[in-house]
Amino acid sequence: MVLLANINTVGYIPCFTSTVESEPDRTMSIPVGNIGPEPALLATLITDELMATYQDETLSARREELARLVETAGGEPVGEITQVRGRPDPATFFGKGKVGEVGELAEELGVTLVVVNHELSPSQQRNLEDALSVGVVDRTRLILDIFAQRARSREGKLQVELAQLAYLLPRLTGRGQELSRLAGGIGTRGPGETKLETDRRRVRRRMTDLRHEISQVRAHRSLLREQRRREGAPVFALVGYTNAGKSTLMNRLTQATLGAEDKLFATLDPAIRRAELPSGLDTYLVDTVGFVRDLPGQLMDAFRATLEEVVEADFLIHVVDVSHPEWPEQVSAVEEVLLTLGISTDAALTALNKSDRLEEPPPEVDLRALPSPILVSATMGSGLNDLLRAMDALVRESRVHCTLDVDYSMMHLLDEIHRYGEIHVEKYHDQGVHLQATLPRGMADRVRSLLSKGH
Ligand SMILES: Nc1nc2c(ncn2[C@@H]2O[C@H](COP(=O)(O)OP(=O)(O)OP(=O)(O)O)[C@@H](O)[C@H]2O)c(=O)[nH]1
Ligand SMILES: [Mg+2]
Repeated sequence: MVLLANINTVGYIPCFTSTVESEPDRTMSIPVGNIGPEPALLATLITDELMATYQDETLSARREELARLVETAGGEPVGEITQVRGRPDPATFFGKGKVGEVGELAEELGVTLVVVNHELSPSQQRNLEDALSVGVVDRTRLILDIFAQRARSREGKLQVELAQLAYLLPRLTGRGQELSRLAGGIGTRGPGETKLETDRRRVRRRMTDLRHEISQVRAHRSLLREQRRREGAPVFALVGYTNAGKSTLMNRLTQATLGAEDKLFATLDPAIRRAELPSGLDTYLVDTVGFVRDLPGQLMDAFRATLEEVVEADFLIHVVDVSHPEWPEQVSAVEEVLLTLGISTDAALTALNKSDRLEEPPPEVDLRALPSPILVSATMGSGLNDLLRAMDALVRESRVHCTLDVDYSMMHLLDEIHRYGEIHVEKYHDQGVHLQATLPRGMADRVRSLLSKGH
């Protein structure tokens, strides 16, 4: 079980008392001492849509994943309740009778928290809290809470806080009781030791400030990327489901010493390291935040600065925990996130990691749709040479042979071509230079378009 140390830190009750837009700090702190893991009742709704989309094993894996998320956030799942229902009740999410059962079970188990395995609308959450008289946290808020506890860097904290406030804003609709769960706990924590603001006007103002600060971080990141691009080394981004082994693989391939742990969302901040391919070619590897199914939209929006490292990479290495019983479903979840980010998986390799745990190779049929699947074990070091060779091949394939006539007025392009390309023929004549060269595909397209426009 994963329990976080800061469950024992001082908690607080954020008090939102009214919608009056005044200045005094409405967030007050009270010490709660050692409260230990917070007992939670897990509640799942199996709708027709879920039943049509997933098999029973996947549905039970989703419930197990929720338990793991609750543990990661510092809670202890002590009971579980499930309802099978065509679709959610618009007012209370679960049907009226089931809400009564949830309330009885919560009382019997003595829990102060019900965690719902879905995203609730603001009114569903309010109605449920009213009916149950305990705190209700949905899956989105749970994930945001984990991110808030994990955020260490300034950039990470800014992004998490923005995501949390974007989530909270529509939920602070003048009731005065939001976030009033006893002793803080899951769903009420801000990133690091900061308090989560609950006054609407100040939330809006803070969101504007955060967006501004994040845009500066983005600009800085983009500058660094531009510098790396000028070096001409191709960039590989490691993407994958949380806990797949991305950081472990990155450490292996680059001799880095990044934190890799058996925890969900161990990595939040991107890390970029150099690696040398067997051909001697220098590359950059980017390790970044792991994905999860139904990644909250607020997080995707707020983490744009981080995710741009993936979007802007030349190639992807999709790291899959092939020892996980639900790995094909995790692959689909990652592909869905990539699709949302507008990233194509054309230039991708698949690292089927943790193969040391397999008794036999995965069935061919499961591998068919994956781009270049390679069995590896980041901890044992097996398959890494195959992966590095595949990375080399991918870079080589992406280079194109081109014939270019560069006018003397465009000589600035020649420098760039020399730096990143391989020149086979170079002949100077009256109007300019005739070249035959092999260039990275993106650069070849750009140079051709500039030459055709004549500037
Ligand atoms: N058996 C086995 N365990 C592995 C392997 N690779 C990674 N692990 C373990 O899997 C756990 C997660 O590894 P990480 O490298 O932190 O995974 P990650 O994908 O970076 O996870 P997040 O940053 O949380 O998204 C750690 O306990 C690793 O030791 C492997 O090849 N075999
Ligand atoms: Mg990691």
